[in-house]
Amino acid sequence: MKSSGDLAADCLELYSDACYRTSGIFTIRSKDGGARQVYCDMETDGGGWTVILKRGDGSVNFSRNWEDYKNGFGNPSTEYWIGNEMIHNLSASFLYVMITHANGSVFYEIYDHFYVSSEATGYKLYIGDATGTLGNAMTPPSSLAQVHSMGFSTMDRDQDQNSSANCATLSGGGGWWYNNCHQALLTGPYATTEWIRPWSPMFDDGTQIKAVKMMLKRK
Ligand SMILES: [Ca+2]
Repeated sequence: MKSSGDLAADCLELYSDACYRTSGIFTIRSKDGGARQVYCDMETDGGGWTVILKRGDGSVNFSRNWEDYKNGFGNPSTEYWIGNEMIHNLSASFLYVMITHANGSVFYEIYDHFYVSSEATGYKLYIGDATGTLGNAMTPPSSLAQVHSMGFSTMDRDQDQNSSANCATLSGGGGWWYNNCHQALLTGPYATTEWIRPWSPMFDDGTQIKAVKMMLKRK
């Protein structure tokens, strides 16, 4: 049996060292030495992408508390959030966002830097410059929607910039790097009008979205 020390650190290692070229479910190691099943995209934009968020059929409820977002939930074969601890360990990377429209059209945005701090510092997000076909909804000029330097918020942990309300509760329960509140939100209630501004202005409600992926590749 392989020890966790033999496991790959991420999907890029599986792509580069083990030469996997087909996307699917792989086992990588977590910081605490455990084994974690994740989805690796080995085909998009040079492959080696570790998928941190995957949705596409509404089978998993994303309205969850801090502990669930910390540790991860769902199933890599269908829908999942890899967990903020894993994201913290994997970050200092490129971020690739892929959204499939309900009509089948696929759009993307790449950020040239993505780093999430530790739990002790609130899983704060530091994000770089964007290019792509989705438009830049994460760091738009609007200061109320800017995710850069925001802490992560859930229904039971409010670290947003809205002093009178909890953006996670207002926005359908998904955890996110809310400001006051958001122009991008990829954890809203699937395929509903209650999922407001998933990626505005390209996507203004959740009924326009079929599938979502957020994935990281080490720099
Ligand atoms: Ca608040």
